[in-house]
Amino acid sequence: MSKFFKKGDFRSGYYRDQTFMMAIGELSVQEFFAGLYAHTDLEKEPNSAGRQMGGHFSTKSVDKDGNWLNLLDKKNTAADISCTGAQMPRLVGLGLASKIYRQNKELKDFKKFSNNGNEVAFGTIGDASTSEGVFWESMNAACVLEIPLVMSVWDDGYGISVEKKYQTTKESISTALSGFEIKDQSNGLKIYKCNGWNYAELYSMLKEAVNFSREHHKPSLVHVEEITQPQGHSTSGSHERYKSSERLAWEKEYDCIVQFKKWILSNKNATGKPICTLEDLEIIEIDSKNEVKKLSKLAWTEFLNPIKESLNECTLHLKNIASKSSKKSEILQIVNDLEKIREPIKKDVFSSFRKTMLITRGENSDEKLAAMNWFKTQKDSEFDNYNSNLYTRNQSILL
Ligand SMILES: Cc1ncc(C[n+]2csc(CCOP(=O)(O)OP(=O)(O)O)c2C)c(N)n1
Ligand SMILES: [Mg+2]
Repeated sequence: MSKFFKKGDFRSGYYRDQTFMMAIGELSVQEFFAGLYAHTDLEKEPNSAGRQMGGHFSTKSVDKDGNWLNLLDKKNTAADISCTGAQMPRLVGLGLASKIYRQNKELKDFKKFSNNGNEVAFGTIGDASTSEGVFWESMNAACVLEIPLVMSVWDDGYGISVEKKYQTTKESISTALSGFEIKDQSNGLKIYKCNGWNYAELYSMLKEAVNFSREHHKPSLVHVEEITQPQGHSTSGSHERYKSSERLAWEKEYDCIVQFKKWILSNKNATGKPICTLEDLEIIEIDSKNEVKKLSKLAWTEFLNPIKESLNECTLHLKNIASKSSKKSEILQIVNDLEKIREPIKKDVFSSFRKTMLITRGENSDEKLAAMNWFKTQKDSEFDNYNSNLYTRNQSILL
């Protein structure tokens, strides 16, 4: 998909797209981990500064001052949202925007948003989410409106643990949507289907679908079947509990990386030479694992460092309070416990502070006052970390 996604195009998708985001250069491995740790610094976690779950992607449309960026110069994605299917109405909106920019001459001066409506809206959704009403309404709208939209369905046959037979008519979304297919001069969409582990087919199918939608300003459906999930739905569950041993064995064999490796080794490049050797691939695999481990650690350290700084400041204040308090030994015990935590979270720091405030209630000292002032600045900055930017702050783009 990334190979046919051009600058100016938009994605509206869901949490399975981290590889795509990396392939278009809008997500680094370190940023992925910063997202997982919910780093609240936008520089480290540009998708949502920790305000959304990991795997919720976005790109910026405005600069720091709220001025529109040139979206034609960027690969764009709408900000993901956790409710499955919620990407659909926005996808229709993005596709419709291309149509309006092409048809409405009054909009020709808005040069940062569209080049005569040539942009395609790329949608992604899981097979189970296609059972939602909003998916059907959106596909219907896309066909009636005739808009350039490429809808990819990543079909692993499950919605968490629920098998497709319980939620998709005929167990196939492309079959179920076949009545929407363009016939002769009718409106509707083009339907494409292939298996996710088949790189060459996936490549040519997406190429055809994107070319069709871009050229004819009509929607297409790309039904990608036989997707596997090496870790089940998420790392919070275990798919061994709901997949048969045959299915698990099949998933191992048809893992797209395993199959891609086979494809690389059995094909030649344009000059008739092998694309690369098994040894090359093994080196890539080892290097990639090492690189990812290194970057995950780096992201973790960067997440942890400000907390450790805050912990150090806190213990200093608590020791100062202890020096003037009748509860000295109790406070020093709190400090001791806090200092022992190797990987502290913010709660550890703040609850130690609050405990100290509780046991020293009624006591006053300059040290306690200084500590309370320190706590207030911490609280203010944490308030900003978790409460700002939940909605747009820039009023001018709303006008
Ligand atoms: C509206 C809504 N209902 C339920 C959920 C909980 N939920 C998260 S992912 C998921 C399964 C989605 O399965 P599918 O669409 O097939 O995507 P996959 O993860 O298999 O790629 C569910 C039910 C949700 N996020 N939003
Ligand atoms: Mg699924």
